[in-house]
This record gives sequence, C-alpha cells and structure tokens, in this order.
Amino acid sequence: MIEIVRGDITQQEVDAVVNAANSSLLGGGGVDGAIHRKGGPEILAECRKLRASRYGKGLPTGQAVATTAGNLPARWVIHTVGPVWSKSEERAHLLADCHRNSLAVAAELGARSIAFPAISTGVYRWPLESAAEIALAAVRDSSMELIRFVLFDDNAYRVFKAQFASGEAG
Ligand code: AR6
Repeated sequence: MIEIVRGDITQQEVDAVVNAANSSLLGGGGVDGAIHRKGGPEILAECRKLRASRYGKGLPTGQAVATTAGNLPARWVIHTVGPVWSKSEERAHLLADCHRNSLAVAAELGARSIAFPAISTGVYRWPLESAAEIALAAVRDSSMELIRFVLFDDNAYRVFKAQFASGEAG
C-alpha cells in the first residue's frame, strides 16, 4: 500500500525511515539534520563506522545503507543520496535508484513498512512534480506492505497527492 501524508519524517512509526543524506554520511540540513538531531548520536556513530569500512569514499549517489534509528520511533534509518538537480544532465535514474535501493535494503532487514521524504527536492533543488513522478513510479511494484511518503509542507503534499492520483488513473 502507498500512502501520502503531510508530516515530519522523524515522527513516523514505521520500521524504516529514509534519510535524504549526502555522500559523506556525516549529516547536513533538512531531513538529514532533523534525523540526526532527533535520533541522537548513535546514528552518527554508525555512519562514521560505515565511512571507516565499506564506504571510505562516501556513499555514492543512488545507493542506500542502513543504520540504527537511535531514539526515533523507527527501527532503522536508511540513508540514501539523491542526485542534485541538473538542467543539462538527465539524472532521473539516480533518483529512482534511491527509492529502489532503499526498498531493497529495507526488505533485506525484514522491514514491512517504510517512510520516504521527498528526496532531492530541498537543498538539491529537484522540481517537485518531477520528483513525485519518479518516486512514485519507482516504488509502484514493490511488495513492501506499507510505503509512506511524508511531505513536510502543503505544496509538496498536494503535488505528491495529485501525482499519485494521476498514476492510479493511468
Ligand atoms: N520531514 C519530512 N520532510 C522534510 C523534513 C522533515 N523533518 N525536513 C525537510 N523536509 P532536503 P535533499 C523536506 O534538503 O534535497 C542535506 O543537507 C524538504 O521540504 O532535506 O535531498 C543533506 O545532508 C524537502 O521537500 O534533502 C544533503 O546535503 C525534502 O524534505 C542535502 O541536504 C528534501 O529536502 C540533500 O538534499
């Protein structure tokens, strides 16, 4: 089931929440800042370990990796790196990869529910309509029991809702 809600990703009572991270995995603003702030230092500690082991050069764009969710209501945070919006270069496949790879990591952990923010639509400037279309198409055939998109403001919520409705109609 796919759900579109307005809210804060850090408050979601789901198995896994997705973080719109950057490749350093060491935190930032937006969703990333909120997740580390509310989740506490355990998340950053695990991210540092990942940088010291598997991801010495950082997490590549489009890939996903899980850590504890610390003090968040979720069990895991799945960190993924969205593409920065580019007018001249087609990067939609990387945004789709973020969603598919996050779902694959979640499924591997045994998660049955997952919450996504609108990856790349903040600091990374991806246009909302396009991001909604790519995100919804990427998760459409997933067997995850619950996939929830959590939109922070009214406009993003409306855009995702409309895109979801048009996808269902098509
Ligand atoms: N819950 C849900 N959505 C939120 C929240 C929240 N608490 N806070 C912001 N949003 P962004 P990006 C929305 O910038 O574009 C970071 O510095 C926000 O309104 O968080 O992928 C990272 O470290 C927007 O629609 O992620 C990277 O450097 C959406 O979440 C970079 O930003 C995504 O905005 C990643 O940029």
